[in-house]
Amino acid sequence: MTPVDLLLLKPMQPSVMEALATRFTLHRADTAPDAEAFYAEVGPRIRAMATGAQAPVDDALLARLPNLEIVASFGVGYDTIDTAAAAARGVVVTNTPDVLSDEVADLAMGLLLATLRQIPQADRYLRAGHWPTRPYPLTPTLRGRTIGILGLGRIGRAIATRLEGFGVALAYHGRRRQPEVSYTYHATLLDMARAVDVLLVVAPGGPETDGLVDAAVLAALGPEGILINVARGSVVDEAALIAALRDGTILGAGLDVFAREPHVPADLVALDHVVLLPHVGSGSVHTREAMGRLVVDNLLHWFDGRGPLTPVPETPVRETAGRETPGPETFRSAGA
Ligand code: 8YV
Repeated sequence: MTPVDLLLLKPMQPSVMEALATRFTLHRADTAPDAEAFYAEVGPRIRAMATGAQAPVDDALLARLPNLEIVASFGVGYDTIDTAAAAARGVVVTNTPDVLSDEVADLAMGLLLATLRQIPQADRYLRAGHWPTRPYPLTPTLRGRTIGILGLGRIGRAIATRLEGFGVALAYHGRRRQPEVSYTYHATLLDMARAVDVLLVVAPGGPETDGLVDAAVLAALGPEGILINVARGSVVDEAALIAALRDGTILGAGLDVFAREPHVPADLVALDHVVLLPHVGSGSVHTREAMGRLVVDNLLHWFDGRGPLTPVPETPVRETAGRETPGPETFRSAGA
């Protein structure tokens, strides 16, 4: 079987690189000495791309890859990919849903408890030798709280299921009410922020959610309020959050994601009533391997003519008559 030319904007984890190399000829854009010459030479041959959240895929890039058929993205969120441009060019985009939901939900639980019960701060206190002098101060609690989930998708529901076991009241806000769940639905984020004292952000990034959690939402959350974000930094107005934390508009925050990763504002790092994590939601060996396998399997399925396994809804899978190989023309959408 003739290997298919595949573009990597950056290297991916070793297991993915190894698996891809068995079926594809890999072309790395990041090691090319001259990007123009690289795309001029290789661009027209590229039929596949594997990528992660670190490198944007925009229309200008897609224009250099006229024979691209599929972009397999590592991660459930794909806000760095211009899916409208991909759809317009007939390029299928896949992501890695489901395989990371439990992991991210577990991490969200840890971050919530760490923030409320000040687990990292208590650890720092012990290590600094303060315990013999005086016990660690009493902390806020999860008891009696109402948790509002912004974005009750796959990860949001996995979080809600876990929270049911914690015996707390649950509410959610999203584009639509989900009749099959019993949690309280709020038609606006502001209404939900007024009604809850933990706001847990699990909504996807992108223009639709940009800055959704703003100064007004934080004010509505109130002085006992806790913000937890395991989704995308872009969903929260970071400057407004820093101001709200500084002046006591809210009580604290637990953040796994930031607006300009891997850079975290010094103003946030300086605050002691926040717990900050370096975007590790899906970051276990187990789950990253599963995500990597799904990236590879999407590509293999596609070029075997069986369609993509997990296409994103914005790039509907079409019959691609006229392509050069027997694979992609023969499939129908996995979701159809
Ligand atoms: C990414 C994530 O996989 O899935 C997502 O959307 O945010 C993470 O799980 C991580 O950014 C890998 O680069």
